[in-house]
Amino acid sequence: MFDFSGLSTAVITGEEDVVLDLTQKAISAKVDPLSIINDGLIAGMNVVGARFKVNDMYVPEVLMSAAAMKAGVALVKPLLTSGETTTKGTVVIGTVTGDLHDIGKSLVGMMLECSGYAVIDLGVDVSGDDFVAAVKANNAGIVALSCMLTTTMLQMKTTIEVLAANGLRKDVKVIIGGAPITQEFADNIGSDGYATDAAGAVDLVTKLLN
Ligand code: B1M
Repeated sequence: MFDFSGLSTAVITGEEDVVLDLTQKAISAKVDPLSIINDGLIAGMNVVGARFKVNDMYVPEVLMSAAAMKAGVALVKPLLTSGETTTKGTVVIGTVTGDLHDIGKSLVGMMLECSGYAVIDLGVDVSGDDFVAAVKANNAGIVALSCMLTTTMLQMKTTIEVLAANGLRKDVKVIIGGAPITQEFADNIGSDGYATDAAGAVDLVTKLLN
């Protein structure tokens, strides 16, 4: 079994070169790409989160960890591609207004893309109006909202309200996710579903579009 400790440590210390090197070694050793992400990269980022919480790491260091993690994910991404040529449906994804966290959202988008969906990634700090415009422009069937801060959770409710005010709620399913989200919250704000991780989001989209 591949030893992921070096890879996780390099995410924690924000050493992008080392992350790239060890991710490449894992790929060459034919380690399951999802395992590289979950057991290596996300495992490291979980430690960053715990240390950030108790002020044992600060924003500049966390940004370096985030950059290192993204570099590793980018290396793994081509291995996850489904190879399908027709899309199963279109998903508009973004992190809600006021929230700048994009790693989890991008992972969800990547997994959806790799599972055969067309993904329109609007990035971070996305307003309800921007979601509406993207749904209309791309005839999307799903809006996927990500949020990592308790202070921005209610922006998900606002976004759903803006979609409804624009007459889109009937035809478009809304799914939500992110560290502070619970099933109870998802039900309370009238979303169509909640997933705890990227693989769960793919299952949810598949269920909702069938
Ligand atoms: Co911020 N941050 N951060 N941060 N940050 C958290 C979220 C925090 C929990 C850290 C902590 O205190 N332990 C805390 C929030 C506390 C709270 O609200 N209760 C926090 C804070 C406070 C802040 C600032 C306010 C700090 C400050 O400035 N004082 C600030 C806010 C900025 C803003 O957004 N306006 C801030 C800034 C930052 C950085 C910019 C430094 C950086 C973000 C860099 C980037 O994203 N490009 C950052 C980071 C990296 C984190 C932590 C450490 C890691 C997040 C991450 O990328 N995890 C985070 C701590 C933590 O989460 N434990 C923290 C890895 C990623 C793979 O997981 O994003 O959870 P995650 O995504 C998962 C699932 O959640 C799920 O699937 C993903 C893959 O499995 N998922 C979905 C996500 N979206 C989904 C959507 C779905 C379904 C599933 O369907 C649509």
